[in-house]
Amino acid sequence: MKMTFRWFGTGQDPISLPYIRQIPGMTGVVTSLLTIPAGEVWPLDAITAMKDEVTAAGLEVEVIESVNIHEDIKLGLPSRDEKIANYITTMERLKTIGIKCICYNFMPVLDWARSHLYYNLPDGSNTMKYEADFIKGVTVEALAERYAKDADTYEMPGWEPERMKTIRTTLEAYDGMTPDTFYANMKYFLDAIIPHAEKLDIKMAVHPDDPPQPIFGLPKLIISHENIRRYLDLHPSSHNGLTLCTGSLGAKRGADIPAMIREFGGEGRIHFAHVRNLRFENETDFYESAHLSSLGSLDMFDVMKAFHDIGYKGWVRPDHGRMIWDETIKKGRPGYGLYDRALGATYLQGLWEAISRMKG
Ligand SMILES: [Mn+2]
Repeated sequence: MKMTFRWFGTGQDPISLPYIRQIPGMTGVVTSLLTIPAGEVWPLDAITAMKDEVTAAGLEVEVIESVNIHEDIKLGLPSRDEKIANYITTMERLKTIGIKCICYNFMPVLDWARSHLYYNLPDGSNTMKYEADFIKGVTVEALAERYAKDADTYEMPGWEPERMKTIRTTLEAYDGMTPDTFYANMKYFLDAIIPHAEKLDIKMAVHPDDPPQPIFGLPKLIISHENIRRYLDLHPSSHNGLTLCTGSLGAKRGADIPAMIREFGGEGRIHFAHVRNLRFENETDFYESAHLSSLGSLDMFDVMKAFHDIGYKGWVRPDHGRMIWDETIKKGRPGYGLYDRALGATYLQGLWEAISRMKG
C-alpha cells in the first residue's frame, strides 16, 4: 500500500504541504480543484500549478479526490453528453501530470451528511456524528445553514451555497426515480468514460454513498456488497473500480468489510482506500472515533489484514479524524485536522508492519 493524505489545496486547506510531508511514511497527497464546478473542464494551468506545488514540497500526487459528476449525468438528462465530454477532457488533462487514479461518487444531489460537525467526546476532543432522528427532522436547507455556520469560511464539498440555491428543484428531479433508472444512468456514464480510462490508464474508483441509507428521500445505491457488485458489473473492466471506504460502508450495521476487500480487491477492483473507524451509539447513530480498533466498532486489524492478504498495492489514506490538541476550524476543515489523521496514518502503518513481519 501507499500511504497518502487528503489535502484540499492552497487557500482551501490550512494544513501545509511541509506539515504533511513530516508525517512518518507519507508518500503524497490526494487532492482536487475545489473551485471548479462539477461538469466543467479543469483548466490545464491550474492542474499543472497544483502538481508543481505538491512536487516542490517533496510529495507525490497520483490520486484525485474528486472529479465530481454533474447532476445532469446522474439524472440522465440530454445535456449529460456535454458534461461527460468535459469529464473525459479533464481526465486527459489529469493524465498529463501523471494522475493514476480518480475517486468520484455517484451520490444524488448531496455529498456526505452528518448531524453534527463538532460532537464533544469525553476526552475533550470533538468529532463528526450522525444521528438518524436529527436528520429525519431537519430540512436540507437548515442542515446546509448549520454547516455553513460551523464550517466558518470553508465551503463543505457537496454543500456549497451555490448548489444550495437550487436544492429544492434538484431534489424534486429525483422524485420517483427507480433504482433501475439510476443504475442505467450510471451505466451510461461508465460506458462512456471507462474506455478512455483504459486508454489513459487511469483507475476510476467510485466512493460509496455516505451515509449508507436514504436521506431527504434520495436514493442511495452504492452502500452494500450487493450494490457494489452490481455497480462493478455495469461495465466490467479493471479500470471501473472502487474506493473502499471503511467509514462509509461500516456505517451500515453488520457490513463485512474484510469480505468486501477480499472479494473486490482480490479481483483487482479496489484502487483506493479510506481507512477509518467509527463508533455506534445505537443501531443507527454513530460518531467518528479515533482510528484504533479498541475505540471504535470496526476492527482495523481485520481490515488491514484483508488488504495485506490480497497483496494490495494501491493508495490508502486515513480518513476523517477527531479535532484534538486545540484544533479549531482555523487549523483544519471539519474531520480534516492534522493530528488525529496523522496518528491514524502511523497506526495503520504499524498494523501493516506487524502483519508483514508476522508473515515472515
Ligand atoms: Mn471516505
